[in-house]
Amino acid sequence: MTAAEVPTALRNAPTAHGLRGDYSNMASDWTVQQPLARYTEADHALWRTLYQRQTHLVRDYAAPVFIASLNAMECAERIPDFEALSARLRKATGWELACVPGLLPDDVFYDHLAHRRFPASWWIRTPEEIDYLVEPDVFHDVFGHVPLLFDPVFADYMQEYGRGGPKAIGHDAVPLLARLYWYMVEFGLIAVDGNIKAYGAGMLSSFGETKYSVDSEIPNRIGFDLERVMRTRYLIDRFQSTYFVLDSFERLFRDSIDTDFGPLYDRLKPIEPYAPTDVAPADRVIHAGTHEAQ
Ligand code: HBI
Ligand code: FE
Repeated sequence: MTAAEVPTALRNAPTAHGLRGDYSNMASDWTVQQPLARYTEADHALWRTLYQRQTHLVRDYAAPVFIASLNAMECAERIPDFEALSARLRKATGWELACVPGLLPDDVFYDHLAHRRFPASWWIRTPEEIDYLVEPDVFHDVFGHVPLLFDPVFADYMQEYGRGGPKAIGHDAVPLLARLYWYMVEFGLIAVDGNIKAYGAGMLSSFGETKYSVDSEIPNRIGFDLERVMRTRYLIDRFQSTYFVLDSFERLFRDSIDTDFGPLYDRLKPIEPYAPTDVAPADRVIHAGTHEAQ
């Protein structure tokens, strides 16, 4: 992958980061066969450790749909076979996993989403990276992202997100669309019966950020507003300073369908973005963060 192809999310990464996956034997759509035989017992043991740690947290902090879908995936014991998991997922929402070596160029990533294929890295992190790694591994992608693809409305949203990729590329506005993914797919919160719950893959696959995102005093929690999210910068190497809270997945889907993104990109691009810690005058502030050093 050339430097220009490094995905947006990594372009401003703090480290001069070469990608770690094996991109040497991909199909034309950047997919590879899942090398099931390459997983060692240590890999499966690491998966179990990650799974057990997170499910202990997820029980109290995750949206019910995440918990129910994760249970239905029955993947607690070993790194799942993507084909078998895709067979279940297809029955639920028509989505499937696309096995990939790691981060993909934005246009390739969007195209898979637009066709209800979720790109999932097949390799697992090292034990030293148990609490944090820069690129998505199989635990982040499968444990973090796949459960919500069982929810029909969120599944529809994810396809719409992918379909919107080419227009963002055409308007040279991928960083704005990437913010929507970052805040609402990776780090989204949702109000469930008056309680705030986490549903984002980034926090639910992170030992430290699951609890922090829901009940720490430090970050802001602000009612979701599409334009506000697209105007808010993010940093990829630390917990979020602001989380946006949905009332429903329908709101995220509807706003995406009802928005003409072309004019929105043109209007937002020249405007100074909000810093991750900012609270804006029009914000529906659920919690104003203390932003004390972590
Ligand atoms: N590739 N495999 C993979 N997974 C991602 O989450 C991903 C990606 N490429 C680009 C990307 N995310 C972000 O830049 C999106 O906002 C496009
Ligand atoms: Fe992710």
